[in-house]
Amino acid sequence: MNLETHLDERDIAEALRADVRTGLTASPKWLPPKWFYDARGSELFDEITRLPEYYPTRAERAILAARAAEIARITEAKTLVELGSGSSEKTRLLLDALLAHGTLGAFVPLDVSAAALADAVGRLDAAYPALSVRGIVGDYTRHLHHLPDGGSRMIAFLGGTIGNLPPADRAGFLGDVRGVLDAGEWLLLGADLVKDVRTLLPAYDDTAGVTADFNRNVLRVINHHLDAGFAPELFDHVAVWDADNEWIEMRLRAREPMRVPVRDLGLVVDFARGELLRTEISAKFRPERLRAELETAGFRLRHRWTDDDGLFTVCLAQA
Ligand code: AVJ
Repeated sequence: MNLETHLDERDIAEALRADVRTGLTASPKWLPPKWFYDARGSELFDEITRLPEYYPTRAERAILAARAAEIARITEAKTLVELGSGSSEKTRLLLDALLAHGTLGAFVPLDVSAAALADAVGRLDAAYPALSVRGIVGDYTRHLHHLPDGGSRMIAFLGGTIGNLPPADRAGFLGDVRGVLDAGEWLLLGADLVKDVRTLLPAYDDTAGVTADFNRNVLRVINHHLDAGFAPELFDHVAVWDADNEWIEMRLRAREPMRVPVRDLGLVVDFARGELLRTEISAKFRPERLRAELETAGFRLRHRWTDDDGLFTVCLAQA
């Protein structure tokens, strides 16, 4: 199997330690969302994508299903790179279209999870014997320079994950993506749109409680890797729409005062009753803003599509 690793267990453990120390000693407390995704967290996220309330995955899939052939015709990409590829499930729509168009030779998924990537690469190798599939274990905010060199590449960043980055990081990230592309190459960006809070909030606070369980999973990850003493069931899931920033914020709220040891860091973290720990932002976009941010990063927005319900958007931008 073709897997190249730029992040080993030790790097990941070190990054987790640094993030937990920074976030849990800050006021207000926070943790970066990338730590949701151990095996259980990735499974919970897959379950989220099938919930009736969670529209982004279905909406994006509908857009890709309708537009993949057009995307293939416009870009004629020879290499498809996918950042934060996870299970690479929606990507098959792009692979099929690019293969049918006759241009595609290679697929390069990049993900922090070696296990998820190995799984995806194995399945893609079996399904696409003619395609060169090369997985890169890495962090899309740090390892873009390890992508294979030019020649008609398209970088796909789907699912709305761009919304996890706060605005300054987002600008930095888009600039970095532009920086690794040659003029004429492509970025395919999926982004969730600003909409009625009655649609937005339930997507992050489902009645079955799957998102709540996903949210608490970050505490289980910290318990496991840093020998910490969080009682996840003593934290309530909170999702709020921040109308000023136009993002959903997920938090965990301490039900009672707690003193939590994080033994591997020699840290004790105190929570007051009702204290909030921010675990994720998921920014929602207006089309004009997406265009402006892409252009500021040095891209030209060539096409932008939405699903029939106007929930989600896919942008095709050219370097
Ligand atoms: C994977 C970042 C796109 O923000 O909608 C789903 C993660 N968080 N439910 C999102 C998530 C809560 C998801 N992304």
